[in-house]
Amino acid sequence: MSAAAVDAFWMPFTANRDFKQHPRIIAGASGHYYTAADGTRLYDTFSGLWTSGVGHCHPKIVEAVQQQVAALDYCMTFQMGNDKAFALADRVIDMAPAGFSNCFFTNSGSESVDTALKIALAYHRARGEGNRTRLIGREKGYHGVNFGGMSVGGIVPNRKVFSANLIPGVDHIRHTLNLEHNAFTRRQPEWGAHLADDLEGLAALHDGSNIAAVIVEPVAGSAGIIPPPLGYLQKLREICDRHGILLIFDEVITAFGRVGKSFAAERFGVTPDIITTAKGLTNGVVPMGAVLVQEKIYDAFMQGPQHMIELFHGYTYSGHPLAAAAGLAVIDVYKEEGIFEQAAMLESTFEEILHSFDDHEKVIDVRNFGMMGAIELAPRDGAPGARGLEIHKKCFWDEHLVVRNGMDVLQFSPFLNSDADEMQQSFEAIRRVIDSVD
Ligand code: PXG
Ligand code: PLP
Repeated sequence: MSAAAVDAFWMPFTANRDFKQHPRIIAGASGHYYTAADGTRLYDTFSGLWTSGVGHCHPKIVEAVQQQVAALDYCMTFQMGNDKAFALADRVIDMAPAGFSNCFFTNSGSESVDTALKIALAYHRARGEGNRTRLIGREKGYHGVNFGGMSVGGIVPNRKVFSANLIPGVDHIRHTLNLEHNAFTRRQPEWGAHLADDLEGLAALHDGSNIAAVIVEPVAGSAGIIPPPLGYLQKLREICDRHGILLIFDEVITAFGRVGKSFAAERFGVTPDIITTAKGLTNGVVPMGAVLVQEKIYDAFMQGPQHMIELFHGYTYSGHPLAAAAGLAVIDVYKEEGIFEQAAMLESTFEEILHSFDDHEKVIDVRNFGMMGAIELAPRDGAPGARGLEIHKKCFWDEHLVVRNGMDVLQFSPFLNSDADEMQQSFEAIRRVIDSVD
């Protein structure tokens, strides 16, 4: 495509001018491969954008969406509803840890996060604890790009420009990435559980009775795969319980098989009060997110006159029938094809492949958990991010591989039903590219 043909689209999280000089354009996909506009097939090492765990254009999901669009294209869910949205809420709650009873639909992870924060604040108020207004996030956290999620998030470039307009009453606990202690750890590091005590410190400072909720990713994704130190999430849970603080797990990436279970909460044996999801809910086929809440939270709202709306919140497309139909088909595929079990089986193979980079001269850390992995490269002097972007481009053009870089961290989200040989070959190609760049 010519530069002019790609001019109008202001691309998200992209170096637009650099991209538009030599556009990387995809026109099709099937299974584990994309097809570029010129017909080249490319292996996708990122499952879309953490979205498409079962592969692209799965026939069962395609068929469900095609049928739905012809049967019911749109139906609002304000004061009425569509059959598919109710069915999907039931299926999602069936998969959730014990105690979860209800599911609020959104259109993205960002909307799920802002919805969850609003539910947390409104929940306390409904119970007569309207003083609980403070929200706690974590450094390096990614909770989407809307104002609430950005404010509790901890990715500096995403916040910097909007610093004066972040929502008030937010604090952050420290992140747990420490290469001195934890570099090249497989899965969860032993060092770092004490960092959860930051929450106890904030409860002492503000008085715990003023804190509404703490939000963390059980395994941080966008920041470059940061698995929680052993015992860390348990400790957060204990501190929350001690002070009546709601614990929100942002599982936009980690839910639906990415860590070999339905939810990371299940894998870690730590049950939060609220879970946010998106991505794998529909395999990325139609945008959709969901916020799952424990029964005590839903019940706290179901008070007062029957005719009154209990929560003044919702999106035009909450519970969109097309998205819900996709979600129902995806859950069928998850079950019928044993997708989460496949992911659990592949975890060790993926871990071995990734950690074969441990002794590479350009690599300063390798991290993995479930089907989430990162290879962190040493940045070039004075040009952080340049090496990572060059590798992304070389992988695309020379090796026909889609590889995601966040600055100098190569991030991997293999398909949950990956073929081990294909995965191995893709990393051989990635090694060639890492070797070949400065
Ligand atoms: N929370 C978490 C934990 C996420 O990973 C969001 C919220 C926001 O979701 P939406 O659907 O609004 O984008 C995310 C999204 C990366 C990367 O490179 C990850 C995300 C988005 C963009 C890039 O890892 N995750
Ligand atoms: N802006 C305007 C003018 C609207 O009318 C609406 C919804 O009706 C919105 C924003 C919010 O859009 P959505 O419900 O798709 O998030």
